[in-house]
Amino acid sequence: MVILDGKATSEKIKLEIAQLVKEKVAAGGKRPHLAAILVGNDGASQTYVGNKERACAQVGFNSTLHRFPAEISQEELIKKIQEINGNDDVDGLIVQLPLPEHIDEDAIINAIDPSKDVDGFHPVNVGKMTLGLPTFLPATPYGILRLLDEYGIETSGKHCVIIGRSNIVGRPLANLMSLKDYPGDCTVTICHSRTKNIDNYTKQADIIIAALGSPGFVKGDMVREGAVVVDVGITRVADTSKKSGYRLEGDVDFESVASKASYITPVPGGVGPMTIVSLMVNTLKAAEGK
Ligand code: L34
Repeated sequence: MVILDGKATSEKIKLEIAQLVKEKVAAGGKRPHLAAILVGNDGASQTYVGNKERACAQVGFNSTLHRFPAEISQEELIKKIQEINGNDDVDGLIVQLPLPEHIDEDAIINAIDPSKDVDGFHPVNVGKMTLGLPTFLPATPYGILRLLDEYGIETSGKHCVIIGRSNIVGRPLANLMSLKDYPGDCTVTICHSRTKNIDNYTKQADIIIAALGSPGFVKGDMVREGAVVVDVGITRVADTSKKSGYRLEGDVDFESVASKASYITPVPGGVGPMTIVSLMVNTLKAAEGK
């Protein structure tokens, strides 16, 4: 069994990006600039956005964090997005999800200029991705593809079973893994909360990608010997033995699955760091587009 080390892979890619930025700036080019909007005080969102800011500093990007209280109105938020859309110095803009209930996420995503949409969530970019046209790929799916590529994992003709159908992970991944490309070229099955006898699918999978947000959902007896297992889950579970008061749990029961898998991602240190670095790749690309 081989660990798909997202942390080490992301550090390597960050060094490559830092070098490119250094050369670009030395040649008189503009330093890439990522703007992030964070609404409310959700602990996990603050950690993720903090990690994004830190990654920007590591690769030599400028970054600006716009923080707003949970009570901000949708109109105000859209006004802020429009202002950032019009700021030529900003190359990429993300609005960290989830947003408070009173805000319509679709309306917010629609307000982002597609050429700055480094999350790849705008319908124009989702459409391009689905067609296999060049665009910003959503960071978590993109990071998973990059990790499979990094370890030379064969995907052509394989059965890829994705558990979860969110707009930010499951559905884009299903699209990407079915494209005639590498990584991709898979037979793809999407399972979700209404799937009956989910084991029937997972047991036939060459590649399992778990993105449902249910700690330890995938158990060893659901996995075929030699499968590649990617764990997107990252749930905070209360744990008084930890200084933070919680521990992180993936959607995969690591112990029982690791003994059967050929490759497996850990949590933390698997998909999470790959998500962050993929956002950096997209931001660099957005900056090159000018
Ligand atoms: N707009 N919203 C927008 N874009 C995104 O790409 C995201 N996502 C998801 C949630 N909402 C979003 C993220 O940034 C999930 N996500 C994300 C980013 C980073 C990490 C996990 C999820 C991450 O850094 N994970 C670390 C551990 C972090 C911790 O200590 O909690 C890891 O090693 O997995």
